[in-house]
Amino acid sequence: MATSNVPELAAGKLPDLPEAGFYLPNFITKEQEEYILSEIARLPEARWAVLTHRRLLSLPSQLTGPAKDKLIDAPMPAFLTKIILDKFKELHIFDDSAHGAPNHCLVNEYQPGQGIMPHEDGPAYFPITATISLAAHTVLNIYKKNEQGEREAAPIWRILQERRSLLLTTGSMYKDTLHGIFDLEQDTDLQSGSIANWQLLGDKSSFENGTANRQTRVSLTYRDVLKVAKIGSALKFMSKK
Ligand SMILES: O=C(O)CCC(=O)C(=O)O
Repeated sequence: MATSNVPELAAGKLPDLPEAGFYLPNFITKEQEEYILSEIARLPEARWAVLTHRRLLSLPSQLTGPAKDKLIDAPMPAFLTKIILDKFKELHIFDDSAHGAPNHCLVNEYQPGQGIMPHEDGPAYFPITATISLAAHTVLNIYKKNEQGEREAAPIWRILQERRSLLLTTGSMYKDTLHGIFDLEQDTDLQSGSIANWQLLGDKSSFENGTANRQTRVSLTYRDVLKVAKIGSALKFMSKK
């Protein structure tokens, strides 16, 4: 990712974090946010996978194959690409990835009190994750691994993701850390000493009393799946099983 010649990205470099984490507030406009949310709301309920702590849409589809690392070639819906992919291109975010653009998006919806367990994004994807937050903020916890490669108990950094912001994780932040969201109704201790991107926030005034109630948040997580199968070869593979 050519960060040095993209001033807008370089300005969003997360201080103190391992090489290659970036935060850009107001990445999309209110109108764009509203449009994407309204298109998501039009999708049939049955498309959502309802999980214990959130619901999830995998677009264009879930990964398949024994290692769950293969994408059946299909376009993402236009409402996920129309505005966003041009913006990624302007910032050269996926220039070096396997397909030069993301081909997959996870849409996660969290109610207040819901979150996601610490995890790694893993080897199915080119190591760049671009997450846009819609409708509400959250706080993402970043965990280091110890010498045995296990997750440390407590997060070492907290990233406050405002609505309409973009968070990029690449490089060693992608490979060597885990991330998760606590299942809380309210985030506390929101201040410069404990939030890694405090200086980069678009509107600190919303968080200045140090707490923020969670509201329903939708996140768009864009990635480039490395292995893409044409429908014909995927069917052949399935019929062999
Ligand atoms: O909702 C988020 O910001 C995190 C999503 C995430 O970690 C994932 O989809 O792997």
